Amino acid sequence: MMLFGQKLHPRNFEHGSRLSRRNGSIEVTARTFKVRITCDEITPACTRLRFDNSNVADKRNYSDGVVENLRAGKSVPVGKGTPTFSTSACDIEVGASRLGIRLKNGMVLETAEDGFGFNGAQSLFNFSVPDASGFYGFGERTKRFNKTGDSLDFYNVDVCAVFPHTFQRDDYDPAYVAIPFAIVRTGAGYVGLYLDNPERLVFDVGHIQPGHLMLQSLAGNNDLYILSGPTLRDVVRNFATLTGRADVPPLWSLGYHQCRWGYKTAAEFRALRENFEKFDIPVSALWFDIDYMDEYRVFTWDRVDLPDPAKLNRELKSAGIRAVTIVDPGVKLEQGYPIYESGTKSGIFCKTASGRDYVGRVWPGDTVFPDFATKAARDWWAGHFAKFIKDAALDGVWLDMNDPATGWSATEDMRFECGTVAHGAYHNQYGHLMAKASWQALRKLDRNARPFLLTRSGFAGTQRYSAIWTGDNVSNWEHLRMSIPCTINLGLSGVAFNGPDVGGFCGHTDEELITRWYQAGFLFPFFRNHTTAHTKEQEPWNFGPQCLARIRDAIHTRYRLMPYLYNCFFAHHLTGDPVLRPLLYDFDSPAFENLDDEFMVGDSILMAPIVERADAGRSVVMHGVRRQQRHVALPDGWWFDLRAGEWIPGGRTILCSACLDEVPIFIRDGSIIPYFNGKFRNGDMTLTKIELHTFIKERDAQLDYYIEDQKTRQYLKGSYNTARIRAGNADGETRIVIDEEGRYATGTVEFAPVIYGSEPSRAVLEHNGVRRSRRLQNSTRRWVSTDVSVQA
Ligand code: MIG
Repeated sequence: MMLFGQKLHPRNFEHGSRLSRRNGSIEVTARTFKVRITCDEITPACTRLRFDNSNVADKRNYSDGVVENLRAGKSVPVGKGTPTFSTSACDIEVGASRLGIRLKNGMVLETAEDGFGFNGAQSLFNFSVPDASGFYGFGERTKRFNKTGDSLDFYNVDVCAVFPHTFQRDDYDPAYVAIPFAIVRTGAGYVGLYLDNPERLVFDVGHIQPGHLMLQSLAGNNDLYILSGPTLRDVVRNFATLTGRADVPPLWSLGYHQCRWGYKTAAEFRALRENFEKFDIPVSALWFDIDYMDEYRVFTWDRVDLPDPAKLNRELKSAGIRAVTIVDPGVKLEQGYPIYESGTKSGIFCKTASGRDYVGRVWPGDTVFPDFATKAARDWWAGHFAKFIKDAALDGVWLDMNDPATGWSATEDMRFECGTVAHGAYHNQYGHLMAKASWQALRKLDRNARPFLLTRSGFAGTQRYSAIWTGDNVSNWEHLRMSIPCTINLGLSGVAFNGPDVGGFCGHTDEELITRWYQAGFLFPFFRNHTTAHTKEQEPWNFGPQCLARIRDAIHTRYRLMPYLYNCFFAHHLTGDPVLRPLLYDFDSPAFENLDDEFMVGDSILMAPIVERADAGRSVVMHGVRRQQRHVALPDGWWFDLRAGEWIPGGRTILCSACLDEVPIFIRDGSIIPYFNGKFRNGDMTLTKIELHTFIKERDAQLDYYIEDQKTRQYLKGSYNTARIRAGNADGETRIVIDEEGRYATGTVEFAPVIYGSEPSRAVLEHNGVRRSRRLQNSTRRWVSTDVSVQA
């Protein structure tokens, strides 16, 4: 067994010595192996190389990473002369021990001499990338944004259990989610490599050998997908197409979520609802952690503490609050427990080599595990799952412990497909397949609804079924800081809908940390406060009135920006663009290669939150108020500083200062931000009256705003409109023109302009040909912190 932190030594591999052509494939032979290489064009921007190693006994690729309709591809013949595969995207020259990939967009990616080889069933691909300066993606990761110099393990773990002494640090590896996708930035552009193999892998990013990217697999055959750039956006979109762009989530799930391990009784949930109302904080969902169950038996309720969950959940829903429960995969091994007996009867639990049901040791004690690799188990699960959701009037489910966590029982003893397949082929996909089965259950319950699932573990493509939260973090500044690159890299790896536990899960948070965490996190795609049992209460009102006001500000701003956020998710569904992005995504420059304490939300909002304790960083006292300083790198163009209410020129790094009330936010010149200015009703929002917050300095502004029912799956059949919104300033007047097109009813949304930072006397708004004009006063709204003036 290979330990974490270890990898495969390149010298332990043999390389091919002979090469021959054989019916459309290239065969590489050596003393210890024979490998057949074939090539498929998957899309014009995506090419697959398939390696079939004679030492790999089981030829099946068990991965569910690629969407089903892109698994076949068009077989590419071997060209004459030097053995080459030529596709629309690239020419791939294959040698006995090296690969040369020449992309049509000019980029070149080559292995080193003796750049690929095999050691029994292990594989090594060693790319020489001397001029690469950035490596991104890789799924869920700790540390920094740019992975240059790191070594990354792909083997999902329950972090706290596996790294008990180091999980408080910000550099453990691996984490809960394995997505074997590398994005390489070179001077000439970007290229993506996806190694579609669910077995344990290591990607060594210049740690063993600077200037090299080594992809290593411990078992199984490899499909290597090459995703063309040349831009980062191209690579990310291509990967999202290959592994699936997420459906649009239900609107409520983009709101604020409140959770804690320890909520137990119906009275506590009612008190939460009342407190949110009393403290004027909208909340879209309350979450039930494991204490709701009857002694941790899955699909049961503790009827003493929660005598009528359906009634409670309906009551919450009538206040606009949704209910989500945790569900763990482990089923208590106990005669007489109906779920256990039903699973045993159906024979759907994972087996050991000895043919017995595999037993782990988790919350309920001895537990067995559904074999989500089989359709029979997924169907079995979906049946019980759907019934549970329906009976308890739940709105969504939180899938935990699916890494899978098996406590002190050796995880590798768990086998799949009735014991015929060893653990490795499905380990990294256990959470993914649990999410798939659960998603199918929710779809079956209501064909026209949008399931909401949140999972801890996942694999490439999990976004097709579920959002992901980044697991058990810690209430410390390192974890706050790390949450930014972690969410960015997950987003680049296809999982747009993700985020950390705000406030931190393990340990006690304090007033300053939680304030800064809300301010950094309130526009993260997933936004939930969660903490572990026996920590300080972490709901917004537990830190004094000033802190409450700051947190309220951040949460209110999220709800105000809900039309913008929702639109980002809709755009993700159409394009694959992440919601939260590195600056590199829209502004390619070496200056942003390592920048990970700033990020963009969509195309328009740049956030540079304070992620250091005041005592640790620089600060100044101005007008008697302590203001913390930080550098903010601004891309070229003009940026509207929302706090100062003024335009500032970019293309430079500025020193910014912010007191505890403030978070530095900048809006890109040429932006239109759709904004909700109505009354809050928790997760129930009707976005039919939208303000268009318009920021124009030198660039005309534009926005494609999607209009549909925000509830059902009809948009998937084309039932949505695109409102093309264009705005410009001329003759002291801001002119906004909106043209809706599409198959949804037109005119269901009413727009009103709010103009920032310039002083036009009038705004003219033309919507579907109807003109209205309004006299305006100059308007400056500070989103986070007090509104200073809003006039339209
Ligand atoms: O062994 O359900 O990551 O969010 O509160 C811990 C209890 C199990 C781990 C999850 C965490 C959750 C906790 N769970």
